Formats: sequence, structure tokens, C-alpha cells
Amino acid sequence: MDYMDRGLRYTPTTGKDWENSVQFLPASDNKKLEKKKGPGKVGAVIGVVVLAAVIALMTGLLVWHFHFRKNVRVKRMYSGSMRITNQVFEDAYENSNSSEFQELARQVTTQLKTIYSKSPQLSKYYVDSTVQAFSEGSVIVYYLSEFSIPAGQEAAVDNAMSSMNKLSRTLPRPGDSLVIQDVVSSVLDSRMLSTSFSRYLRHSVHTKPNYIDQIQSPGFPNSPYPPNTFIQWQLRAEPGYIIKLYFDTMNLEKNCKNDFIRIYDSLVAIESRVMEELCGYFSPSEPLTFVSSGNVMLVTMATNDQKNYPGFRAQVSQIKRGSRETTCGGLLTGERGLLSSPSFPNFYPPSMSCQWSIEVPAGKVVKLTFLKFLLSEPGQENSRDCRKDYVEVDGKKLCGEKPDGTMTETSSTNKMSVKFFSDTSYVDRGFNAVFEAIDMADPCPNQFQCKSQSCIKSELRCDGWDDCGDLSDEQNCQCKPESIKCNNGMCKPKFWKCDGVDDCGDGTDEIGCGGCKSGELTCKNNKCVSEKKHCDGIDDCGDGSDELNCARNTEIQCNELTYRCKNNKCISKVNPECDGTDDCGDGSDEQDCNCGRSMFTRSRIVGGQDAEVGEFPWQVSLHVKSFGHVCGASIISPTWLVTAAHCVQDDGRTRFSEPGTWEVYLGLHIQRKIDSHVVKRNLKRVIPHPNYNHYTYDNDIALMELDSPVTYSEYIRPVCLPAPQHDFPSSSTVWITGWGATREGGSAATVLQKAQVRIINHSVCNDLMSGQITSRMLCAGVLTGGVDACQGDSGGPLSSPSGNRMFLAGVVSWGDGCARRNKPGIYTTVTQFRGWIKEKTGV
Ligand code: 4AZ
Repeated sequence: MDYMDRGLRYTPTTGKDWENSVQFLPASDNKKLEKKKGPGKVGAVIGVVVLAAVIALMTGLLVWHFHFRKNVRVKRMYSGSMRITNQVFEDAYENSNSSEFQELARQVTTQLKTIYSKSPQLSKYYVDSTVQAFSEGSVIVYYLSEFSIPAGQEAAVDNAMSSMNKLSRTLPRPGDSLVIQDVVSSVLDSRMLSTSFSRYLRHSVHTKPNYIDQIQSPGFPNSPYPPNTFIQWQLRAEPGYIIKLYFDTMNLEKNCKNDFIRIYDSLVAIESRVMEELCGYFSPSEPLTFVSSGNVMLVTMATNDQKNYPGFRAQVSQIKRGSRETTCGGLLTGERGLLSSPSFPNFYPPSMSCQWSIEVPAGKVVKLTFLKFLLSEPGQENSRDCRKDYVEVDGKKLCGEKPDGTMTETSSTNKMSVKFFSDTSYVDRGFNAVFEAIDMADPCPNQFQCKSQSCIKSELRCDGWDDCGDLSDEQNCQCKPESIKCNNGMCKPKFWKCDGVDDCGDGTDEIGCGGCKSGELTCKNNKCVSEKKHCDGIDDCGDGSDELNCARNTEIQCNELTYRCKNNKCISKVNPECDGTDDCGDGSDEQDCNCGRSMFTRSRIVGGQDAEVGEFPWQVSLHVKSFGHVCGASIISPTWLVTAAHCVQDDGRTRFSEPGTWEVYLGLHIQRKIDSHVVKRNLKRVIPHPNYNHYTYDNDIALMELDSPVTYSEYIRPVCLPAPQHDFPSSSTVWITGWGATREGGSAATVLQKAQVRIINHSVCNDLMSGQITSRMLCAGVLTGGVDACQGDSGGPLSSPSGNRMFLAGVVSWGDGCARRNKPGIYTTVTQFRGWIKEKTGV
């Protein structure tokens, strides 16, 4: 579209053209002009009029500012709750139409008016209050109070309202009919007062023991939720019970400013009782369960006029207060044991306080290792002051977030005290930890103790890898002859020397490599040229690499590193495809860009390496009929898949090269769970690369044509194919996915697995793999071991993020075992086969 418009755009013309377009007055007009020489009388009159108008306008503005602006009033709503101690709860108070509700509500509003009248700040601006609900205990009332405040005075009223919260202790006052305690109020979130709401809905659910109720957004699951709507669900349980809210689906717009859900530990939207705000998409594999502190909970949902998503569905049930699921603390004894926050790995309830006393055999000390630690909330982003939710170990407060829990605490005696505290607002998933009895004199028997006090195998010390996570195993090292000695005291494996990556952190491993001096640029062919030659329009490197990524995205001479546009021009920008900018000028670098995106928004994940549903919608499971999953593949178009050639080689028993052998599952997440998102297809054609070498795995790539096209959905989408020149630099992070074995020689995964690995320098990889790496192969992995593709992942994607898309960097091909130290996974380099893919598939 952009490119069609181009012809209509304004293009600056030369000075000459301007001259041509100037119109000179005809000579006959000259006389009229002569009569109007100088400003003259008319000019003076116009000047006076304009001046008067300006003065009048300014005076008006000043009068408005000093007089009327004071009268510009702002509507401000406060939500609150308070306990009425001299009343007993009646069932009729649950029904806002009952006469009992209305009578008590009348008394409450009268009393609120009296309370506000005692504060000069509040009485002046108070408009009205409405009671929203009552709940047990004696009676708790939830209300909204409206104020009309002159602009600029809001803070003063907020202060007066918050001092009311403190006043509650001095209540009751003489003459009050209701005895009031525990007043909590705060200003209502302004998004809930949006004037754009056209619909307000309110639902009440009173759960029963041993029964599960369901709440959902309007239209779910058949249609998207409605725009401009504000909905509340007031949830109640019996006294002595608490509410459990479990979301099985949560799919809202990503931006919480537009559409959001808020959950409160209250029956009215009080800011200091908000438990969580949710928007975007949450995978069903991520537990999203909340529990209240009392027998009420409020769920609110607000939507605006744009982008309406499928919505949410949640199950509401009640659990007895004090049940195992919601209690915590106690005495823990023995050599070893576990402890966790209440409801872990679900969100802990607000207003919780627990205390554990750990006691191990005399003469030993307690070592507590956190496996997961998630205690963050707005206002407590850094883990220093811990004024909100925290864990306290022998008096030391811990808070914030450590998703992979590398935290260890050790006691000085055989006893340890652990406390957990959650305040009234914002909850998180909490923690789980293991305690062990250790010998203080030898806290890590036959192992190395990290600074963090965790223990690692002794042979990992000074091996070049940060096994402790705090580098303490790599400091003050005596380097072995086969490693590089960094100036900062670390040792690094020799094969990292001169690989272009600063592994020491102080550059030592890249010194004396015959590389380029400072002020010089290293060309792709390792030649050195002055930095000044970068983007000077001349190919100083000889391979064109000094003319790449120039600020002016100039057209340059084509070579193997430059991106070639449809119009055969070459541009200097690296990886210009589908980045949202028309770099070619003919739109060709932004064509065919419906690829590489998933609906998934990353959110915190507890446990495992399961992928999220729809996170890698191009991932395909290739099944051999009546056997099951054998290989992975990637969707590149509605009819074509890319896989590995070694997946489609016949063996003595199975004709893997025959299309009829296979059935293909698209949109699959869990093996054998064929839900409505999954599409099954047969194959029409299998095209292995003609140069595939089954001894060396060179050219390990194949194409598969489906018997009929698939319709794209949130679960089925193509990955982006990289241009032949696409650069996947060493050290960049890429994703591997598949249902392959979860350890070498192990069994296949049921849920689609994902892992992050890094691209490894080609020559380093070739050294590690004894010279077996051809230019059609790419290496990726984590050289410390432990993360890798494995049997059954073959043919699947190596997905590389670029902007907000994923490109197919590689196809899982082979490796020396799985996840071994210094043995990366080997992938087929897709860029090398871009032309072949185009030739065979047209994609
Ligand atoms: C396989 O057999 C396989 N570690 C795939 C990848 C790797 C090893 C084996 C890489 O399909």
C-alpha cells in the first residue's frame, strides 16, 4: 500500500521550478497598488482593533483563571469498607433489594455524612454515598462516597480521607447509632470512572461448600467480550470459608490500560485491597489461582472500545479456613524437609502471617535453599527494604523475585526461624524451599561452597563456567595449562581464545589474536580497516562488510552479505526483512511478513520448561501412522513444512520417504491431546535435499507438502524464513522446541518443551566437534551442558527472535549425545537453503 501511494507523494522540486510557479501581478494592477502605499489610516485602524482584541482575550483568560477556574470541579470517588460492631449479619443483607439492606444502608449513609461533616475538608465537597454490599463479621459494609472537589484540591481531600482511616480507632462517637471500626478507604482507580463505559453489569455469586461455580466474560467462549463495559462479580462464601478463584482461560488485550481484570480481597474496589491486575494472555499450563483472606472477593473487568479478545472463564469455590491448602508454619524437625508459602505454586492469600521453627540434630546447622522465590509487588520492585510481602529468616528479611531460586540461608545454630508475611494488597506465587542439616565445619562435603553458600561439584571450580551463578567458583583460580588465564583471575577454556567474544570480561582472551587494533574495524573476512572507512561508500574490506548497517540506508553494490531487494537493488541494512520499515523502497523487504508471531505474551512461569499454548505456533509434530511422534517440523506456508532430511530416510522397516507413512499434527501442544486447536493433515509430497549426506548429516533439510492447506489460527502460524544474507550472530539467544527426549537416552516429552540456547561461533564449534561442522551447519547450545535438543526434536525449528518476530535460523539435525558439556546441538543453516526452498515451494 505504501508503495502504491508513493507516486502521489510530494517530492521537493528544484529552485527553478519554484521560480516558474511564481505569479507576477499584471501591469494593470500597479495603480491600485500605488494607492495603498505605507500603512495609511486603514492600517492604523486594523492595528488598534487587533491590539484591543488581544488585550480583551488576555484579560478574559486571567479572569477565568483566577475566578472561574476555582469553580471547575472534579468528581472524585472513594471506595471504602468498615466494620459495624453492634449489628448482626442477616441473610437479607446480601440482597440489595431487601428492606433490611435498604434500612441498614440508609443508616450507614447518614452516619458517613455525619463523619464527613466533622472534617472541614470533606464536608465542603461531599456529595453522596452509596452502599455496595454487606458481608459477615459482625457486619462489614462496602461503600462508595462521591466528592466534588475544586481542581487542584484533590490531594488535600485524599489526606483528609486517609486520616479518617486512622480516626476509626476513636469511634464510636456519641449519638452514632452504628458502632464503627476498621475504616479503610481510598480513591477509586480513575479507569473505573471512565465516561466511555456504555454498560455496567453486576453479578453476585454465593458459593456453596463442595460446589464449583463458574464466572466468565460476556460472550465467552463463542464471541469476544463487549466493548466499553464495566462488570463486577461479587463472590461470597460461608463464614469460616475463604474463596478460591481459578482461571482456566485468560485471554485479554495485552495493554492493561485498555482492557483489564482486577481481583480484590473485598466486595468493593478498594485500592489497598487489590490482589492482582491481569491482562493479556495466560497459558492454561500456568496456574492462575487466587485465594481470599476472608469470605468475600470481587472481580472487576473493564473494556474499552478497541480490540476485544475472547475473555476469561474462572471457577469459584470455597475452602474451609484453616484447611491444609491455606495454612502454613509449625515445627519442622529432622535432617531434611520442605516448606512453602500457603497455596504454592498458586498465589498466596493476602494478610497472611506464618512462622516455621526448624530444628535439626544438635551439632549441625540449618541450610535453607529456596527453589522458587516470587514475592514482588508494585512499590517493592527492588528487594532491599521489604516493607510489603516478605520472608524473614532468622531476622533477615527477603523479598522480590528470584524465579530460579538461587538463594541459600544458613543458621548459626541447629535452629532456624522462618516467617512469611503478606500485606493486604498484591499477592504473588510465593516460595518453596528445602532445609537440610549440615555440618558447619564442612558445609559442602567433597564439594565447593559458593559465595551464595550453595554447593557445587569440585571439578566445576575454575573450569571457565559460572556454575555458582555469582562467579565465585571462577575467582582466584590457578589456571590449568589447557586454559586461558584471564587478567582478572579467571580461567576460560582454550577454545574461546580469539573467537571474537570477550569471554574473560576484561578482553584478555581476545588480545594477541592478530585481530584489529583499537580504532579499527574487523571485517567479516577478518581483515582490519580503519573505523573511518565504515560506510564511506567504498568496499575497503573486500567483502563489503565495512559498508553494512550504514546510517544512511544507501543502495550499495550487491555482494553475498547484502540484502537484495525485488528490484535487484542491494541495501546496507543487516536483516531488513519484516522489521516494519520499507528499506528497499519497493516494499519487497516487507512483503510476505505474516509470519513469526505468536499471540503469546510472556509472563512469569513457575516450573519446568513447558512451552505455553500457542507460543510456537509453527511447531509441527510428525507422526508415523499408528506409531506416534517421530520428528518435528516447521510451518512456512499453508501447505509447506520444513523438516530434516534424516527424518525422511527409509530404513529396513519403514518407508519414511513416502508421504503416506506420515500424519502431521499442527497446533498441537500435548501429545495425544487432540483438542479443537489441533489440525491433522496427510502429506502429498516429501522432498529431501538431493545432497543430503547420511554419513556427515550435511544438507540435512527436507520439505513436506500437505494434502490440503491449513487455515491459520492463534495456534497454527508460519515462522519467518530468513533471507540468504540474514545474520544470526554468535552469542545471540535462540529457542529450541520439541517433544523429543528430556534427557539423553530418556523418553519423549508429552508437553511441548522449549529452551533458550545461544548461537556458537562456527570455528569454535568446529574445534569442539572435531572438524565435522560444514558451512551448511550451525551450532547452538549452552556449553556448560544441560540444555539441548535431543532425539525426537529432529526436524524441528531453531527459532531466532528479531524485532517482534521469530525467524527460522536452523533445523534440529544432530549432536554428540544430548546436553553434554562442550557439545553443542547442530542445526541445518536455513539461510543456505533459502533459494532451494523458494525453487521447490514458491514460498
Ligand atoms: C536426534 O537423535 C538428535 N543434541 C537431535 C539433536 C541432538 C542429538 C540427537 C542434539 O534426533
